Amino acid sequence: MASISIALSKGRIFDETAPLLARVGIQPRDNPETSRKLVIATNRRDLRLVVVRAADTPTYVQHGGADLGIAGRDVLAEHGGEGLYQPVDLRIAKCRMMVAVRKGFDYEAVVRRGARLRVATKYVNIARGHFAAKGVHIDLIRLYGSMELAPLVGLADAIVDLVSTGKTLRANGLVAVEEIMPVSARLIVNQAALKTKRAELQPLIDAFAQAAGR
Ligand code: PRT
Ligand code: MG
Repeated sequence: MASISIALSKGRIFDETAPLLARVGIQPRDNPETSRKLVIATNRRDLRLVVVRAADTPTYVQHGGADLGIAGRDVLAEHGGEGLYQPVDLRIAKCRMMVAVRKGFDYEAVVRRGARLRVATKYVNIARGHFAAKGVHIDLIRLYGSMELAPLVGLADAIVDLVSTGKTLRANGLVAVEEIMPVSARLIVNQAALKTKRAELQPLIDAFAQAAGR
């Protein structure tokens, strides 16, 4: 029996994937939220979960560190998606990738004037692509988290970040001014593994698609 591994991250992605795993008939032997184990066995002897940082999921799957993975469209767009198939939109962990500024900052005027914009984000590739397509020149400031702080302390004019309820923006006096893309999590597959292990992987991909209501 060939063994199959699924890469996923703790927190939001695991929380929202858990019901899908249950519907697919996969029961993890440990809870990744409380266990320190990074490789988690399941009720299926041929299948294990590998626990990675959210931004690392595409990299693990691309290089065969896992056959399958569950990753947000944000993380996939930033990675670029090389070596990956993205066969199923799981329709979980939904949010939107937005441009946000301090309340009162006239974003439209800056864009109209063709002035430079200082943009802070951890999504540097997405931000570069978005503003290049609009013809807006930017100075990009790469951060690793808490982007919402940057405009408040004068580090940047704008941020590119995920927004779900909008509470974090509101609590920090920021407003979303532009949507870059809707985001949800996808099942991803190593392209080579799909060729060599199709008999094992395809039924699982189909089961996830069905569990996600596709
Ligand atoms: O937290 P850690 O540093 O370990 O990694 P991570 O932040 O990359 O992972 P995690 O678990 O926070 O997010 C994993 C995935 O969940 C992301 O890649 C998205 O695809 C998805 N997701 C869905 C979100 C959100 N919704 C979301 N709201 N990820 C992050 N957020 C953050 C957002 O960045 C902002 O700081 O929540 C805050 C805004 O939330 P609201 O509700 O106040 O608008
Ligand atoms: Mg986080």
